[in-house]
Amino acid sequence: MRTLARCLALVAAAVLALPLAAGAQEVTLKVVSAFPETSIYVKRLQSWIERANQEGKGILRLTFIGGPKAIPTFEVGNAVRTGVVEMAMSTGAFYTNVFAESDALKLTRIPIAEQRKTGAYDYINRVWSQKGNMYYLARIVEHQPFHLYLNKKIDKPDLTGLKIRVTPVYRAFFTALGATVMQTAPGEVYTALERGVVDGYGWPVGGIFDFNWQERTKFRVDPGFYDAEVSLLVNLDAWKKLSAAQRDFLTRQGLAFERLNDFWKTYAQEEIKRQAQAGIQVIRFEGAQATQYRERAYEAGWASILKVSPEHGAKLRELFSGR
Ligand code: 173
Repeated sequence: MRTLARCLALVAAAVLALPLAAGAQEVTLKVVSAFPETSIYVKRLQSWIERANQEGKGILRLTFIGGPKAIPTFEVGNAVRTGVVEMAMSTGAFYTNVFAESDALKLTRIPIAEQRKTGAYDYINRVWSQKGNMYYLARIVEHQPFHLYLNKKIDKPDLTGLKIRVTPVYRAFFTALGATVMQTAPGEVYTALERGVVDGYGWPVGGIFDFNWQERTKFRVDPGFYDAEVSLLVNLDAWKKLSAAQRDFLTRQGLAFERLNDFWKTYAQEEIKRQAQAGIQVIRFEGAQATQYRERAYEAGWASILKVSPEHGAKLRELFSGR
């Protein structure tokens, strides 16, 4: 009897375990953000994760771990490369310590939808996989030019004597304009402004209110330059371990996220208005001076990429030019 009971118990346990085994096919991927959690990028990421998790039941689950408190901004790239996390939202400037080409994504002059058609997206993925052990899933921020924000007035594109907060995004350009530069993660900008350690900073057209920098900002310099890039990265080993159905699901979710990118055009307009309402004045270069300012940005940007990566740099420049 005792043996029979044990047998029955074993069978029962096995039957009960069946749905669990089926459930085990759902894979969980940990996601971190290189941007602080107050950022609009993170808000949109979290909504996307929620939607994806609703649709992905039984296939794939995304767990948001957190922002730079979980993994510091400039270490997120290595965390993805080594598989400490399976996924991250970051920007190329934050993982130049993994490979220098990452910072070239700010130099795209064609939208991601077009990059996918022209081979630019495939080339990005070739470099990202070889050099970063990463799968480049989706670009979720575009149509957001970068700007120089200042607390001291300038009347020409000359930053001599000014100390400006940068990331790799702005380093070459602001240095070419004569600035002294200091690199910080977004999370340290407010304190740097408050203490007067810097006279200004680089940031896209949108988002300064997420960190209350409007309290410490007098001027925005127009025009903007480059195009802010924020993307979803997947550790390549984790990507390869997914089933075809899981990869397909994640690809489609990534594409759906990308298709929302027109949002950023409206957001740029709204943020410009909001800055004006907050009393931020515009220093505007016009005509030939504006064109020169912008082109100088691209020249300095590409020069610094080409210096460290002549072959990929040249190919990326061609693919990103849209000509
Ligand atoms: O921190 C930054 O200024 C930066 O490099 C960046 C990149 C993309 C979007 C927003 C900020």
